[in-house]
Amino acid sequence: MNTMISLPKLKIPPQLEGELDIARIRADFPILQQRVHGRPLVYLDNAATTQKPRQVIEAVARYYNEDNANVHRGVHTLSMRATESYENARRTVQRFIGAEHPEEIIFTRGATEAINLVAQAYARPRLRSGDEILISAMEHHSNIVPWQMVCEQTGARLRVIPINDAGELLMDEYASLITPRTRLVAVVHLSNALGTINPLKRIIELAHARNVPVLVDAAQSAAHLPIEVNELDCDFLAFSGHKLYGPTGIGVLYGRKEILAEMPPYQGGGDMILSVRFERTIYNELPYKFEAGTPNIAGAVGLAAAIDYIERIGRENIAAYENRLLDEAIRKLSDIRELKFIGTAAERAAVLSFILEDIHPHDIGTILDGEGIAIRTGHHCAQPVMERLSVPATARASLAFYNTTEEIDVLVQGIRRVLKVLG
Ligand code: 7TS
Repeated sequence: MNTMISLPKLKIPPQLEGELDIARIRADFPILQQRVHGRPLVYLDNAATTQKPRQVIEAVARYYNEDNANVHRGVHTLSMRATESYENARRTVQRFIGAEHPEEIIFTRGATEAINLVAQAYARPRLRSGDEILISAMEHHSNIVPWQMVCEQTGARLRVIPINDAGELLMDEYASLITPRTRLVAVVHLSNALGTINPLKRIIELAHARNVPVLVDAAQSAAHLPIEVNELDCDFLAFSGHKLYGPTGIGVLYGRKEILAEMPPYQGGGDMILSVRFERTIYNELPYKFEAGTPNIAGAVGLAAAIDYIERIGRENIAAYENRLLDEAIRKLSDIRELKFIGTAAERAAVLSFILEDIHPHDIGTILDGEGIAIRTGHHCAQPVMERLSVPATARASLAFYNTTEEIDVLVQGIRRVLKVLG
């Protein structure tokens, strides 16, 4: 039962609030103003998807109410407006990740499609039997399976950078896994299952020293960590709009212009061509070569509105606030004797994965839901890392800047209740 209510003004300690006015921020998120099972909703499943501020919802509604038309093909006013909004969204993303050229931004369905695009249009034509793709032991399935598929198609081999028990990459092992056979390194920036922040700069330096390009899975990090593709010097970067306070069904592949230019298209159809004859088709230029068919125009508009919203609050303010919240959560959860964190890397952000003695994570999630608390339980689409750390599943609370210390307290009380009921 979901009932809209008006919540009392939040009490947030000034030292935690810092530069952010969390009560005002929360007022921008209509979905947070409700009760679930009679309790105020405590949404801690932000790694799965984030909630959307009304600025995003309104931008999407405004687009459909006022500008909707197809892009890149009409001379009429609405089509020109839709095209302008779509291309402005590309420039917003370009600025957000510090890319040099707007045509380095390819709109996709999400991080998953972006990675599949690189696997099929970059890796597949280049890979030969015996070549190697290097990923890490903490990847999400969407940065594993596309590489397994391309290995099957080409006879290439998947190699895996191991991790320690805390969930940190073994960098010496990484260095020795880059060999003359390595064709691509694909690693996650911020692990969705453990919260580990990987040392991207070093990872990329080591790969580039051997002329190996690097793809960064920024699905989680885009919402929490600064990303400057030029400074990182990565070759590809993928993320999803819906984990960044934007709509579902829109995501981004960044690719270095020289590399994208050499790649064949991923899919064929309208918009990705300059001319089509039965004898010969000439492909369109970047970025359109990789955007076959009518794109998710409203999604791009919504994503740009989400980025504008985040930038107005300030990415550094967000990161500082979330870090304080994470520290506070770790401190409070550490007081629960029966709780064991899964993932204790020195560099972490936004994700708290844990188990409670012999209690199945699914039961933890169900009891917490009864208290209005949304967390995720399971393997988090990262089965290999669960196996590596010898757990079938975890409970995962993941943070966003609209979460509060009060909500952390509610989570702690909820977990104590789980222990009382099932412990
Ligand atoms: N990479 C990482 C690190 C992710 O966490 C996810 C989604 C993806 C890629 C795929 O993103 P998509 O938007 O294309 O699906 N992670 C999660 C999660 O942790 N819970 O639900 C989805």
